[in-house]
Amino acid sequence: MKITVPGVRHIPTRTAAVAALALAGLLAAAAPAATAAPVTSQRPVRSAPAPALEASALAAPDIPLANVKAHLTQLSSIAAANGGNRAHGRAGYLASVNYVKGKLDAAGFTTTVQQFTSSGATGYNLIADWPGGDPNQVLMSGAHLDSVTSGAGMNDNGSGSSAVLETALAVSRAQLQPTKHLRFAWWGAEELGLIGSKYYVNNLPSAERSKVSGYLNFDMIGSPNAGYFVYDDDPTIEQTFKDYYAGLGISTEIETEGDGRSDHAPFKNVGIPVGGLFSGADYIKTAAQAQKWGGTSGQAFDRCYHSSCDSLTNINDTALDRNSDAVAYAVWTLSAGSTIPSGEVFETLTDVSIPDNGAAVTSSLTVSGRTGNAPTALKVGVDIKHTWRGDLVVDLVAPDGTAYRLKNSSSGDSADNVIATYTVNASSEVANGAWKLRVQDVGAQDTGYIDSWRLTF
Ligand code: DPN
Ligand code: ZN
Ligand code: CA
Repeated sequence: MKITVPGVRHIPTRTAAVAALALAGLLAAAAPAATAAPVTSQRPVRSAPAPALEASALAAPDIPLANVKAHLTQLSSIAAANGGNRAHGRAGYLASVNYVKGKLDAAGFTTTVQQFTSSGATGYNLIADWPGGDPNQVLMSGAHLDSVTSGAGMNDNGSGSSAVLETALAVSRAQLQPTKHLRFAWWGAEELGLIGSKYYVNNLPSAERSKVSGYLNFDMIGSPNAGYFVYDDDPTIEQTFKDYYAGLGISTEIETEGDGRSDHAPFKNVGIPVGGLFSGADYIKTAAQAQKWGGTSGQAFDRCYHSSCDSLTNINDTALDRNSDAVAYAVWTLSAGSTIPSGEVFETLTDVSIPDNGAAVTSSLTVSGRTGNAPTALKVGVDIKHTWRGDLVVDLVAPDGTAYRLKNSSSGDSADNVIATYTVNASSEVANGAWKLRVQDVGAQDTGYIDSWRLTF
């Protein structure tokens, strides 16, 4: 605030640095807005005469437990026929890949087998792309398909592998045409140290990495003494899973048994948003956990973890059923593109100086990842540092050039700064594109600069 002393000019002070730091924190919370990849919200055109239903209008399916268990039974038979396991470098692993690949190929997926070498043996990742969707927004879901050598690996990780497979097959049954492109992955050699998923991420060109808008990981989701754990990573993904469980009236906990112990870690390490589910390994279920989830306190979530008894009987059907439905719920919800929340903030902290009694200047802000038009109550937060705010005329300029007056000049308005939030009916404007804040100083002597501004959708 300025006390006006005639003839004394006020030089703008950089108290803005502190504010900018605070705003940077705010920006981090709204990071998806600032870091979202450029988007073309082109929906694939279908030749079918069906009405153009929005993907969001299509509820996620109930994944049939019997189908998930049928895949597990096949994986169990594969282990039995191949020395009792499905481990990296063993025949049971490649047979598992071929089983999953056969189902996906028959359902219309484009499958790729990626080979790598680890511990002197060839390993395989299986990648399945569902045709269509925005290639610049790829939602990936994955599970490791290898077991340890000591057993068939039914909970670890036949459970995740089968749930992801059945979800992919449900995508095909629904002929889902989501906004995002869907990709599914079954990783090799996870048990040797996330070898397959690391290999995939390391060999993904950086241009392709930036198109992956999320990776969902499912590793051990049918533990016999199950807990319901959600990874504490990307807030949107985490909330999606929590919403699903809230709908069932089941409380979840944050996964703490080992952050970075599964195939989401390589994705997370390169900045890709990740999330996932877990029903517990060798940690002991507490009394409080048994109280809310059932099962036996004082016992491990999975007493057969990495043991020969991780067989078909080492599965909690209820947990596997719920978690499989949660996989589908997340895939449907996070790929629809129309679930973009309101309240998303786009902000620029780049300073733009405003010439004294001069030409208008603009500060640009790119909005991406939204669909449709801007809201009827678009919030425009403005932070302009200036020693005589009455000099300033401020407009919001939409991507198509339409200007919305936020503030007129007023010669008697001698206060400092324009720090305000304006509400604009921007419902006739397309949301995505380059928005501008246009500021003109129309009075001599006092000067200033645009410190930051933001749009809240
Ligand atoms: N990835 C499995 C393992 O390392 O054996 C199981 C696991 C997943 C453990 C997530 C902890 C957290
Ligand atoms: Zn394991
Ligand atoms: Ca001036």
